[in-house]
Amino acid sequence: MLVIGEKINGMFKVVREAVQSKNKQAIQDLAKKQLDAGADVLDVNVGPASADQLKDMSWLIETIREVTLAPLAVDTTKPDVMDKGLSLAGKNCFLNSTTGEEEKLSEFLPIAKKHGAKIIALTIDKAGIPNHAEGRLEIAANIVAKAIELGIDPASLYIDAVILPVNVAQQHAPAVLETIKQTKLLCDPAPKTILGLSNVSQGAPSAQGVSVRPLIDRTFLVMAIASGLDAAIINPLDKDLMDAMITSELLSGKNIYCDSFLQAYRKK
Ligand code: THG
Repeated sequence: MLVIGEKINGMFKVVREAVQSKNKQAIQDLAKKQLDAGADVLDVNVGPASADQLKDMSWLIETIREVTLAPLAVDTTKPDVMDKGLSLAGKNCFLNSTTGEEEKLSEFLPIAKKHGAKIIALTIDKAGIPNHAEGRLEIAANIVAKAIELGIDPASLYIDAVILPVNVAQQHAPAVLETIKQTKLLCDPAPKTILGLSNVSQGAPSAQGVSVRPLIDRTFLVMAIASGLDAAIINPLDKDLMDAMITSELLSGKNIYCDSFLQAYRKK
């Protein structure tokens, strides 16, 4: 599975403060630590508090590029920030994200094409996020059709069925799993599937000082991998989560068993 590290996001206080004080070291440490822990790609999001997204995204990407050429997922809803971010990030990167709304697709798909970026597309339209798999799949099918129309290979599309916090939107979890399974049937070659995993546990409480968030995250990741998930935006510094991912991929038949499978996977 493709692991996209979630940590360089202004949602986190350390990142917010590093962006404000131009603390390069803090960002570069987060980049290196996530890659060392097994991330293949780094998500980059300036966060909702940024007053100048274009400037902050540029600074973040230039700062990361001083220490690694790893692919980045430029995470913004603003087309100008996306275009600038992808031009600084270089080859093999991800546009994160477009929705299925017509105006968004006609803005974002050409930006991805221009930069040769892979596309993460959320199953959201004008009416929001459908409650059931059928609605999500209808949006996904429309996204796939638009991409093909523009000459984009569906295999470079990552459909994100959008998992919501289980404490307020419990019925979405099974709908997301069903969407992951059926996205594979939309066309050949099939689009890929992705999730922003940590959304699922946002707002879940602690009991006796222990957060249930990591447990919810890794249980849902295992379920999603069993449903065919190809990629996830996750916290790669959570070792139990990474071990659960490696083990569920093994048990899904994606890797060959050996006694030291955890170390073997980490080495590659
Ligand atoms: N799909 C796609 N991209 C995404 C998401 C998605 N990008 C952003 C997000 N969702 C995935 N990344 C995160 C990063 C952090 C958290 C959740 C998802 C998170 N943050 C703490 C919180 O809100 O409780 C921040 C608090 C803190 O620790 O400081 O949980 O779904 N394509």
